[in-house]
Amino acid sequence: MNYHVMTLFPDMITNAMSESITGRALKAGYLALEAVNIRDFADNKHNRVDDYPYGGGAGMVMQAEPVYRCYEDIMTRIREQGGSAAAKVIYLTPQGKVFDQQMAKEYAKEEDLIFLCGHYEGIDERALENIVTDYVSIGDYVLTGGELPAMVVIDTVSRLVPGVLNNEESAETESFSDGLLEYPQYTRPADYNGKAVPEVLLSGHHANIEKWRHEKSLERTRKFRPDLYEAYIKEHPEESR
Ligand code: 4G3
Repeated sequence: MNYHVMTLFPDMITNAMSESITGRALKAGYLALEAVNIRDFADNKHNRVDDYPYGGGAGMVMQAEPVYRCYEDIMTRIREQGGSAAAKVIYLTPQGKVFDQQMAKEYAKEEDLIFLCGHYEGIDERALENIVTDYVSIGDYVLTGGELPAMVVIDTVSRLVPGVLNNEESAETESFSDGLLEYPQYTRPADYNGKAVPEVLLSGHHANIEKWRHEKSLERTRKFRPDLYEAYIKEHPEESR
């Protein structure tokens, strides 16, 4: 997977992604990441890339031309590396479709993903019309920029890319793989300040352990995410209680 991020704060992206599991996967070559500074494509000697909004109002708007030139620069490299001319361009915005695990699964099939991070009050609509394929939001709140949302999408997609997780970290049995929340986990000691680990987990009876974990998943999902619980029961009516 090759990630390309258009941003005014490229270090924010490369610094954060160089840590932990994504950092390991970048080193090992399962992932590639370039953060491209939109400011490098400014057409004036002051390197300004924003201006006042037509029609008035608060804040500044990012200009179309630097964004478009940044995109062309990235697309040139993608073509040189044999990538698709139809690479998706994901614009992170509170106006987008709310990101979920299913969207991450679809994105994980792509060879290249381009992210556009806005700041100020957004980006000139004409640049968006020309290059953006997907409008994506990570939830109903407003941030100072699209960088954190882009990294949320990149992180979520990355752990679905073959080779990124090792066997112990595998993405198979976990929240959302079957639409339920995860069951609780315990490790040593067996007694922590008088709180014991549930007996079944010490029994070595694997069928009973699986049954207990599934019940805990159902119980938690019903309590904390009734919306997910209802969707699950629709698919598995025999498990209704
Ligand atoms: C574009 C995304 C970008 C328009 C971006 C604000 C929250 C999200 C921005 C705009 C963002 C999100 C930058 N904040 N919920 N801020 O995914 O109004």
